[in-house]
Amino acid sequence: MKKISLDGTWELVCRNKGIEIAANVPGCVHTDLKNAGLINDLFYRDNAEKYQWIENEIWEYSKEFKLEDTKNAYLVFEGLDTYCDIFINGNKLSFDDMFIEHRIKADKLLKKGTNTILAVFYPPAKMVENEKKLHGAFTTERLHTRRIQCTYGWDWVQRFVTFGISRPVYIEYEEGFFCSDMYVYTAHLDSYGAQICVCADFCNYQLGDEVSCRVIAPSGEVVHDRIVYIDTSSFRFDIDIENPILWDISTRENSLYTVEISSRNFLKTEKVGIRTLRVLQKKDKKGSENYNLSKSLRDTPSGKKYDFNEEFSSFDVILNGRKILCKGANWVPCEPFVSEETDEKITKILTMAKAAGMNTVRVWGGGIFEKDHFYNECDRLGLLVIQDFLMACGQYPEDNEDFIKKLQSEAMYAVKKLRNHPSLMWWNGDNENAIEGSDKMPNYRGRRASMLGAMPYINRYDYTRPFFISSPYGGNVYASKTAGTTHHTQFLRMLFNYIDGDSDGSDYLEALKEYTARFIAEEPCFGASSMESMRKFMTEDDILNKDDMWLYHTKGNPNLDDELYNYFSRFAEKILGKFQNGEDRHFKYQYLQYEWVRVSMENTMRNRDYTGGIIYWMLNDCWPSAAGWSLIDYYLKPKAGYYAFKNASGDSLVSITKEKDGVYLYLANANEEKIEKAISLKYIDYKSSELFSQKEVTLKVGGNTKEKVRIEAPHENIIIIAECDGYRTFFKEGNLLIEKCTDGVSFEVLKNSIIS
Ligand code: BMA
Repeated sequence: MKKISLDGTWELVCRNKGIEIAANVPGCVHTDLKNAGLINDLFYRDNAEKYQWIENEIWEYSKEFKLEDTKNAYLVFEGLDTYCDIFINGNKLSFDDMFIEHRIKADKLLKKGTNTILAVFYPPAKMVENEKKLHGAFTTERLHTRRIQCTYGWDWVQRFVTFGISRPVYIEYEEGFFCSDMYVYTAHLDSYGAQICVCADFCNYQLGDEVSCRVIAPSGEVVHDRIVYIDTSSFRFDIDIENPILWDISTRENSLYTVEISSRNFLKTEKVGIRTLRVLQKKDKKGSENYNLSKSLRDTPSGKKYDFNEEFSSFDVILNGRKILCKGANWVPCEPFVSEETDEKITKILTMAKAAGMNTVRVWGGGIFEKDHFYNECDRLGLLVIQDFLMACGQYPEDNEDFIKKLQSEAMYAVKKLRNHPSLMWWNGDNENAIEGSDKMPNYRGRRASMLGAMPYINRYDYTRPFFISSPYGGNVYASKTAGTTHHTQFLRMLFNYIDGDSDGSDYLEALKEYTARFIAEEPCFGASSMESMRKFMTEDDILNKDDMWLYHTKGNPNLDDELYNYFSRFAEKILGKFQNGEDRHFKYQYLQYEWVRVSMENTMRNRDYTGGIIYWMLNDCWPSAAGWSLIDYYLKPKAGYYAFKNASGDSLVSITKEKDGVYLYLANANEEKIEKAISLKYIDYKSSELFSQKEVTLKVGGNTKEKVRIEAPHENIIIIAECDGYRTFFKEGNLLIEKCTDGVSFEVLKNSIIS
């Protein structure tokens, strides 16, 4: 179909402020003001405070352009942020949903010759100031508005409520008979090959025509070619593929097939992958190891608060008939201004995630449906995607029919946009709106929004893919750990109780063991960005001698009794020792995340039979964070936790842990094939670095399980270093207290693990 882009230079006016500047579309007010030199670097120190006035004004974008033809013309805005009146040659249409494409039949609104489009954007907070007060995390006016939630302010990004034409805008001509949409999925995979189903929809089908359907293999070979006369609104092609190249998470060459549907008048193509995927939730047998672990987890502080399961079940992903361990992190928008997200930045972050051994990313519900490039890259790299519908941490107005209708139009848009991506693993109705819910309850917060807003569209337009009403989801209640998915971020208050409790930190390994679950959809991991990155938005004095800019660029949660930064500062000193100076403080803020990820990855692998996945909170930053959850900072520098993940993400992992009856060496296996590995064990005096003793232990482990053997407990001042397949772990009694072992092997182990 013919397209005329309207991207590029528009005019931006704020009458109340007497501003009239050239603007970029796609773009937004903040970046246009910055490009015009009217505001400074929004990210430096606390500059952002000076620009909060922007969100309270009315902003007008306008453009004049010429057209030769208006027949069958549609005006398409792929993103409007958010409350706006669009005047097309003076004809007004209003919109209020940032998450979907707005397609306007414009043949009667546009004209041959000169046309004018004026887009007037209104302050979101003002638009909802008379709405009923709702409850939610961080801020609440956001709950009425269908725009990106996190940039109202979150515990990892500053408040930047902006306006604008956030995605491409163009005129498209729908002429003649054409294919408007196709849904492609793997219907069967067996010893005879694969069968894919291609469901195609057609417009102006009464015109009728011969339609060709071709399938091109990754090699370029045409493996299917069929011509059918079609004059109906839809047609279904069931296509057999011999010796299919399966889409998988293992590193491999291109495994994408191209489906082409065409006739004389059009060509529609989709890149698809041949794969099967399901989530296996199998009940624990009474008396089994998993059943007993579930009972013990139910009795932990976080279990006592949230876990009332009488039955326990697994949560395992079966991809192409093989059980896999999902390992990865949560994706949040990589820019606070959606239009600034570049393909290059998305590719860089996802490539770094894959390079660290990740195989799963979750697109969190407080962000956006990412641009196509994001999902295409996940298809290409072999990264599974968990996609939330776009609500997070709040009581949304789900009794309001207009709100439900908005959710439904978003669901229709997102499902058709994403369903052909082989990387898309499952859908979640929202993020954390149903923590206290359970399937047994006739109602709970978020139930109606998810079951009316999203579920019908999944059942109708993407019926081959799992859908979970919320994340976390499963069990009684949904926040429980012994069934379904779990967010350990929900249990941070228990961790804070430990941090500020009586323990001297020597039992932190034991304390972190509580955070085990069937599928950890959010595992917090808090740490500082690199000095190189921090110098871009803080002064040396800020970084080494003060806290105020650390606090400002860490953010927090007003519902907590203290700032996140303060809690984790105390956590770092508790287990790594008092800060000696600013450099030491910064190093220990970094190392805290390394140790957290190391311990949780090793714990997850030791529980390979129990845990089906660990997805860290979070992969990337939305703005320059000083300390924070991300594993990759805003400037794309890996943080300490990234290295810990990368070191521990192999298919097998050695670790050492203390249990009731002694110290055990574990070898865990996250693959189907059994393994046999030799493990080097060294007992070293961590003060003198003197080698006290060493030996080699060989362990055999079956598929997707672990084996353990009891080893000699370390004496005073002794640290055990275990090494296998290049992964080195360590164990000592008590906490690390780095300054006490700064000249020992363990310090080098710690330091190298961060810098390498
Ligand atoms: C969970 C996430 C986010 C939040 C994180 C850390 O609630 O869904 O909302 O940023 O914990 O607090």
